[in-house]
Amino acid sequence: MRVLLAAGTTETALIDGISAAGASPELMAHTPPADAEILEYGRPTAAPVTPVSPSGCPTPAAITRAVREVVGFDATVIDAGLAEPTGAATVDLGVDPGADIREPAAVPDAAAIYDRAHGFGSSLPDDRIVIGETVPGGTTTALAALTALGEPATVSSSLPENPIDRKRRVVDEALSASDLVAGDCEGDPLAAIRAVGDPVQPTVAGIATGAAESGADVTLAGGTQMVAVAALLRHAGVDATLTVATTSFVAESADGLEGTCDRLDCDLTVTDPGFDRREHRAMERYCAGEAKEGVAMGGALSLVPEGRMPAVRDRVETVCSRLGIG
Ligand code: AAM
Repeated sequence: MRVLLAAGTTETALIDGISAAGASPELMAHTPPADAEILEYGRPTAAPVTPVSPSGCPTPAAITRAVREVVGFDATVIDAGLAEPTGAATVDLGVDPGADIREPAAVPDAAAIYDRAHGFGSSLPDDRIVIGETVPGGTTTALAALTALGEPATVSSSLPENPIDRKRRVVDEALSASDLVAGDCEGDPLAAIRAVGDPVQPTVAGIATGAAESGADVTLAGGTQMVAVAALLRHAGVDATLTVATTSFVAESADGLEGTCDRLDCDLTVTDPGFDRREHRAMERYCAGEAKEGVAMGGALSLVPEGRMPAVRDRVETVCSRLGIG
């Protein structure tokens, strides 16, 4: 079993009020490199910041790392379009940061990324992969991809109040900048990513397909961004067994998640880490609906054996104090 993290960037994250995956827009590009370092080393090393939301909610990488310290799992980070350096070891698939989706092409080489990621996924020796993401702005690009495919699903947010109307306006602009209307890419998911997606999407889709074809069980670790990847795969005709593993925080806030997973023929695993049992600043922020998911958090939590969740919560406190939070 291996946990994979696709870490990338989209300039879409810089649109005002769209993301809380970083304390400020200037710091947002450091979130994925820092998340990779927290997963690998337990704290940022080269990255200049610990990713927090503007209100101080720590990155889900802290939770995924806490699970790793309790359960122990192999982890591999894939550079899926980092815009800033990271001290974490990364697999280089030649992926560039994504453009603002309101540009004509958000991921010009989506098809080539998918092919390289497919090759990497099929080369993995693992019988099971759990693959997650870190890409600030990723729920907006997920909504854009879903809309281009003609999928009615909605998306979550790192903000407690999802700016969904703002996202829909951005998606409308993005589609028209690419001369598309909703549903135009129904049979051509790579065209959807190229026009209005982000570089993490073809990376995850390619790795998941390659690994599944080599016989691995594939868990898409995340919420609505991973639902978008599942939709992209189903529209590409991939019929592999897929599981989406997310957190209770996403499940409680994303309307129709279960129905969407059903329609896409995906199993859905929802894990509640029981953060409401602790009086701790970080865990309270999650219970208030901040961050919710990301950095494979839901997939990592699904690996926690029964009875070990209290140890995970203890470890969240340890990791957070190492990060200077709470
Ligand atoms: C990843 N790193 C994060 C974080 N995420 N650090 C702090 N807070 C988060 N929420 P949105 O579309 O609102 O930006 O949400 C998606 C992002 O939030 C992704 O990067 C996801 O991994 C998570």
